Amino acid sequence: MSDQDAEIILKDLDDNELVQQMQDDLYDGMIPEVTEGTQILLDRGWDANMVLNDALVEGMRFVGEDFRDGILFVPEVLSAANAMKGGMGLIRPILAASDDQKSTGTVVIGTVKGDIHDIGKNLVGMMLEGAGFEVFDLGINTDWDEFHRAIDTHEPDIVGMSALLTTTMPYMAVVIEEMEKAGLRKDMSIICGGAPLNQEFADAIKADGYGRDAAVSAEMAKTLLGLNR
Ligand code: B1M
Repeated sequence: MSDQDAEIILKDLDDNELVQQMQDDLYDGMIPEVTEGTQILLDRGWDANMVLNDALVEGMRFVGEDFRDGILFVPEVLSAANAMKGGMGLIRPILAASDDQKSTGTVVIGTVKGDIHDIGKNLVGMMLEGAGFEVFDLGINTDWDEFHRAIDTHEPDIVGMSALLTTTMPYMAVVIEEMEKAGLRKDMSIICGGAPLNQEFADAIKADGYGRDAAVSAEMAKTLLGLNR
């Protein structure tokens, strides 16, 4: 067996090497390895937030950058996001049980009425989760009533809408108008995205942000909450 083929025993690595290896494994979409690495760090007494931020979120940041720069494509990003979710599956219950844990913020997100495209919206949701947001995903074909119910239930900081069809984009304006009528608009930010949208459209419907891609959207969401300087 050559050195290159040598199997890396995660538990034999020191903390720094392990974090580095986990970020590489996350980039490569290796779900069992990322999950195992997460468990090892937790077993070594690492704080769950540190594991999340230093290993998983930081690893996902590299993925997001390479996706934005055209080095990675949708299948690889989905694999990486699933690997991150493997680790997050171990961390989520610990964070949920801790009193002082505050998420970065809360987002309600959905693909708007009439539209069943969800790959981009799912990526945005995963990137938001990677950035520490609690994400409530309403799925596809989401009408105002569903958004309204979710807003009442979750009181999000941000409402996110996705559309891939020129025929469904205008429904975003309907949701924003209904939010205004219901007196909800001033309490939360609205972000929108999808291949046919642009900044001009987002401005026209009075959204607070337009997300060109998933990585940009997660950063934008943090900026809207004043978390980026
Ligand atoms: Co459809 N489709 N499709 N389709 N489809 C498009 C959108 C289309 C451009 C293809 C084409 O004709 N060239 C065209 C729309 C034309 C138009 O409106 N002008 C089209 C059409 C016409 C249709 C149907 C009407 C076809 C038919 O039945 N005759 C039909 C519509 C059904 C419906 O929705 N009612 C339909 C169906 C489908 C499939 C079901 C087969 C499938 C969807 C599967 C799924 O999503 N689960 C599908 C697909 C895959 C596509 C294309 C090929 C790819 C879309 C995609 O997933 N891209 C698409 C062509 C294209 O866009 N090149 C096409 C990858 C994804 C990562 O990118 O979604 O842009 P995207 O998301 C990005 C950003 O936009 C942004 O971040 C994401 C990640 O970087 N983003 C956000 C997205 N949402 C965001 C939200 C945010 C922020 C950023 O904040 C909340």
